[in-house]
Amino acid sequence: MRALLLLQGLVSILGLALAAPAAVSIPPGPVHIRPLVIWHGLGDTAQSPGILKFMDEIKVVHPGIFIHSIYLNEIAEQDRRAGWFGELDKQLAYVSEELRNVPELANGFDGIGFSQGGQFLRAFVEQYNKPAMHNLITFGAPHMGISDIPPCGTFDLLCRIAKQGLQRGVYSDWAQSNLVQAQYYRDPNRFDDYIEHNHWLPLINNELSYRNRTYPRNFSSLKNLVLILFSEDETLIPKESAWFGSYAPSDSPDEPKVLIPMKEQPLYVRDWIGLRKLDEQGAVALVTCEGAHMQIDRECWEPLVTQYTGGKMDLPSPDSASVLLVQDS
Ligand SMILES: *[C@@H]1O[C@H](CO)[C@@H](O)[C@H](O)[C@H]1NC(C)=O
Ligand SMILES: CC(=O)N[C@H]1CO[C@H](CO)[C@@H](O)[C@@H]1O
Repeated sequence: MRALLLLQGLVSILGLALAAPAAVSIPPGPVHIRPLVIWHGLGDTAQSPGILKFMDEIKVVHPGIFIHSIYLNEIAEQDRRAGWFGELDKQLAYVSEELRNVPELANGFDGIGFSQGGQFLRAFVEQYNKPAMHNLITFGAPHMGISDIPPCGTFDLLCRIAKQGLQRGVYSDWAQSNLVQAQYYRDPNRFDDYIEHNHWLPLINNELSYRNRTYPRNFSSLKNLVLILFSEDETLIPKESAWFGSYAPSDSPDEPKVLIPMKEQPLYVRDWIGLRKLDEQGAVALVTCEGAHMQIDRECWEPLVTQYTGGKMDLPSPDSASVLLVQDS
């Protein structure tokens, strides 16, 4: 035991030495540093210039870190399309298989989800969590869904097709099986329809009368949950969805909307997904970043990436720890 403590001390000193321009050279290390998984946002792809740049910047903060960027299709255009079209249950099953097959992730990882990638990573934790996630950071993720559809760019054809489909009937069986945004569309003026016909979000948020007990168990096994809200977000409606806020159900669309903050949500109060448990353990951080949706400035991401990713890995067993010690000394 004493030897193990000593060993942990040594490893952490060596870990520190990695960050500073030190005299000792240490093998860089997937072995030492917890890997990271990123799920990109809507309209983006796994290997887009923006995602690759972000990955490079994280590697500057945490030299030697292994990063996997989630894709739903290895062909970029198909990957982008999958952000708009598809069935979320199937996409999640695909991704869980993908993550299981990355050997570097076998001992666990941290997750960063951008926009809708954020609540998809949360769903992964609730439903699969194999390999297990340690810390989860979500940037502007609609955890309580969206209650309106943001405007599309003039030339964004995929967006316009999806939007037409949504306007035709967001809770139709077709939309619920084919349009990604429909599956987390939470209309406060049609709350019964949402509960009855939405295929995905009511389950993930355990809002139905049958509640899956695996979800809170898995979700509350996270070490840290970091929820980032963008101060000027106009894409996410309401922007507080990033902090598990939502508009109160209402029969009349003309009434002023009332926002229910996280701690007043039934989901939180009755702890349907383990969020309250996490919060009471001090594991939930509500963070605001200045700017529009997904305007991720360095002042916003760098402290979070520094604090919540790239941590020292829990070593699988004392045996492999002693191997490490021999290598390092
Ligand atoms: C509850 O969730 C787990 C994990 O996703 C799943 O395996 C199980 O089938 C679910 N239970 C029911 C009754 O749907
Ligand atoms: C960490 C954790 O609790 N993981 C569990 C998540 O749920 C699955 C069942 O779907 C378990 O097998 C995991 O052990």
